[in-house]
Amino acid sequence: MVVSNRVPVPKDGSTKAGGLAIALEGALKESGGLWFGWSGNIVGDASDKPEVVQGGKITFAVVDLTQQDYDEYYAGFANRALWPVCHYRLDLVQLERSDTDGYFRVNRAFAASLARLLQPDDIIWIHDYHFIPLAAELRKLGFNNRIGFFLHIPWPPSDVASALPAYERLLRGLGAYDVVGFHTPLDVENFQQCLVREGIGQPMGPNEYQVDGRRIRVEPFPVGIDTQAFARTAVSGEKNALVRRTKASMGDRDLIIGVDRLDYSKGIKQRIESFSCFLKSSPAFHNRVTYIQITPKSRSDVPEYKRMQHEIAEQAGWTNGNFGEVDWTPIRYVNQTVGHAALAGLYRMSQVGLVTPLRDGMNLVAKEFVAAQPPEDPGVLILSRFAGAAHELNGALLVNPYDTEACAAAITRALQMPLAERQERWITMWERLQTNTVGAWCRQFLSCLADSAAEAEEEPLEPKRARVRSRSPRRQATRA
Ligand code: GDG
Repeated sequence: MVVSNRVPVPKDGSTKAGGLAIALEGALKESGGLWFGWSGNIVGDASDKPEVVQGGKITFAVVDLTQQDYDEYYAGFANRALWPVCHYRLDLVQLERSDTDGYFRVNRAFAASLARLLQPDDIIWIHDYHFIPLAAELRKLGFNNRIGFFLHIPWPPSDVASALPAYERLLRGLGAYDVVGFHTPLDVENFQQCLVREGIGQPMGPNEYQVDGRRIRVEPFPVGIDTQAFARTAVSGEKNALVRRTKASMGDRDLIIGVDRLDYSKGIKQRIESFSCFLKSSPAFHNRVTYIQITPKSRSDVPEYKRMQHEIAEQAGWTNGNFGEVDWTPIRYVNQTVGHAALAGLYRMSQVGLVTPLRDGMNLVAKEFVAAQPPEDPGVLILSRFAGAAHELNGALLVNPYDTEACAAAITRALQMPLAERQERWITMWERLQTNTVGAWCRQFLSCLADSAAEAEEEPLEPKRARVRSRSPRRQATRA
């Protein structure tokens, strides 16, 4: 059973899927299973009975939220407290007691809905910061199932994390899982530091802790992409109409590409500053290079995001006004979403991928850019050292995104890099991406969760609690 905030419920018989959705779907398709979460709908009166849709071997089950739930749990606590703290941005945290209460209340409600579907032998894999307390709520209802949690965003050091409202409760909430996974060893280290400093987790062995009488494993599982499939899409993407039009419009200029949700964690403002600095310091490149920044809007109902929309648009406009020529627009800044194939094709025709988040759990764009490159003439990845992907992609030019001049110099270096060096850098990253695929990520997490079950059987810390449910709620819900 997979739980995530948004669920790709199939429409018209086909399943919509992004990178992560494809991975999770792959995992569920093999074994069959249930995918539970928010429907995306806001209603006046939300029922705790999930709406169930069958899509092949996967059962999709979703519940609605009320406006108050959405405001407090999602826009409030998740996106105005957890997101900024986990991205080390204490300056952007907005604490409201009602949001904290709403977050725990909605998690309790999700647990009650999930309880209607759960069977005692179900293995549950819960995703992301929206659902930290979900296992604890399920345990309170008497469920003793194997439950794993994966955090898609970074986990900061304890000094930063302790700024979270209900910090101790959140840590204990994570202690209610059997396995807690993060993208990188650094996130794992930070989380372990939190457990130990707060005196909440007693170390029991490598990456194992005892929290409130339960055993918990804490491991890094770097998420990947479907590398081969993405590479194929990039090849076919070259024929995509938008890609062809873009190519024609470029003339013989080089292309730099950036692709990010409009989010302060992605460092788009600092990136445009660096590009501006590059143009200022390298006049030889004027009218020789174009930077396309694809930036779909996100979370526009959070004030910080609305403010940022204006700031970045203004900054791109200023750079174009300052450096542009009648026949050359240095930055093409778009807030539209581009289709999957077009995106892959655009990566492939780019000489430079500019991926400079201030902080990122992993960053899949970096991996997609590498997978899309033609081996005979690969582009150069410029990657922030603060992206989780930097732990794996050591063929990239690693930069500090706060250092404007260093980033500008990296752009110049990337544009001038000889073919042999580009190939050498690319091949190491490509090989890594062939091994650390999204499928491998799923298998590794689930096998760790299964191992933790076996260990608990061999060496229980406490007697197992009685299973409280005697009926078969999943079947009831499906009938409903
Ligand atoms: C979170 C963590 C972690 C973007 N614009 C378009 C488009 N995208 C696709 C990209 C990529 C995905 O969205 C973005 O993934 P990222 O990993 O870069 O970032 P987040 O959305 O913040 O994801 C992150 C991730 O979870 C997974 O664990 O890596 O650190 O923050 O796949 O290609 N796709 C299309 N058009 C667009 O305009 N088709």
